Amino acid sequence: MRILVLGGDGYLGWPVALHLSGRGHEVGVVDNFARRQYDFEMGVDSLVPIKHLQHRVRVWEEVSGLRITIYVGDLTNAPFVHRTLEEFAPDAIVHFAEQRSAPYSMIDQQHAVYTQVNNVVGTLNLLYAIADVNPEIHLVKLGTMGEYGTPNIDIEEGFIEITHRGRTDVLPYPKQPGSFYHLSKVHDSHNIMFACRIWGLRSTDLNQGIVYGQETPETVLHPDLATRFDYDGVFGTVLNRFCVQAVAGHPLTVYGTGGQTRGMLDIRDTLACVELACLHPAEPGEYRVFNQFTESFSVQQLAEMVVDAYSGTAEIVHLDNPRVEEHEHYYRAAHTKLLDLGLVPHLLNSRTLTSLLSVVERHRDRVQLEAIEPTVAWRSTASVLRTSGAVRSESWAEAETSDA
Ligand code: NAD
Ligand code: USQ
Repeated sequence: MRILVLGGDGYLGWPVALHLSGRGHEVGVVDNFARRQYDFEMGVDSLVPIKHLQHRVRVWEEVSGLRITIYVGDLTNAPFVHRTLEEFAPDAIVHFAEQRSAPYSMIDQQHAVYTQVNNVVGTLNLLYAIADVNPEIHLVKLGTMGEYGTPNIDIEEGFIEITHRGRTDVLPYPKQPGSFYHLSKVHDSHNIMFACRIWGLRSTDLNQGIVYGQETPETVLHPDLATRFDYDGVFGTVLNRFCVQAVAGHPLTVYGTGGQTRGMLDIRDTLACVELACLHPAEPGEYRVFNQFTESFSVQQLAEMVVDAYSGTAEIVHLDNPRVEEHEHYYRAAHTKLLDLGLVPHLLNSRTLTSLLSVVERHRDRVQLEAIEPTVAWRSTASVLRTSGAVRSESWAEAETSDA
């Protein structure tokens, strides 16, 4: 298949592009390097050094003999999106290209507006371009399990049958997202479902859980093929952060009681799920949702697993939760559709954790301890970032003054 990977310079987009290329698909990648810019903005860096996209693509060609086409541009630029689809003529588009950090979206008004404009407008431009260029293109869109929130009933895969006053219908599952970022994914889902209905587009919304891990069969072929690995208080996700904290001798930062439960998956399963979705496209006019995670754990459980797997001494600290979220709640979410398509999950165990910890050990001298603390508070309309070397922009300074 011809598959265009949007966000192909990111943590997941890059290894997915390599995987699809290695599996014999014609791959193109699109990115505007916004993710690298957030690092500059906050004075942090990926724990594992990453090369420029152009260099990584050259090394992949040397290692595998396979070509990947690069399109540098921004999805919020409608003519660029249109042109890219016409030129690459994909059968499927895998859309990772969004601002994906909940804390980043909650820094202040500027970052909330940026997140929603970037994500919602980018996806809307894409929907128009698909409808105009070729409505047969299958859109595989990365959503998030966080769209559902933590309701006190079982979570279904996208839709729920409801009987109300004697009448029954299958309706979109209620959404209770926990940040302006997660809300942007809900807005995307609505727009995509509507576009499928009115223009007959075909789309799969992959409501993915939290991904952990850094190495994939393709990225380990050469050090310059590595994907990024974030651990800072804004972009680091929980299990990746806990591994870095253990190795750096920093207490593992459990927010609140740690009873928050989330769906998780190994980065290698992200690759498999995306390929399965591409190989089994939605029907014309169909909008479907797959819950893309393999296991669920509470944050406290994750911290304890890391403490057990780490060969040195690691301790857990309970911080006041900077977020607004339930700590003790019911959580049971369906996730059978990808298994039905043939997914064979890599489950979290001490071997996986040991190998993740060894990636961190190799780069421990790059850990910036001051970047670990959470600095974004949900209850404040203007958080003050304290990461090293961060230069606050005019609007942050203004927001701070008005908050004071
Ligand atoms: P990432 O930030 O590392 O990668 C996203 C890439 O998209 C970046 O390279 C960025 O530069 C690019 N991008 C952003 N806006 C763009 C725009 N307007 N035009 C062109 N390129 C743009 O994020 P990731 O961790 O790889 O996540 C990828 C996707 O998967 C996101 O949509 C995210 O919401 C979703 N997701 C991630 C996780 C996770 O644990 N990492 C879990 C669930 C869902
Ligand atoms: N948490 C801690 N300590 C930490 C970091 C996080 O206790 O040091 C807690 C958070 O409070 C939260 C949970 O761990 O309850 C998960 O936080 P996270 O930062 O790992 O994940 P989240 O903000 O939900 O976002 C990540 C990705 C996002 C994706 C989402 C999937 O950044 O792109 O959409 O995971 S999901 O959680 O299913 O919505």
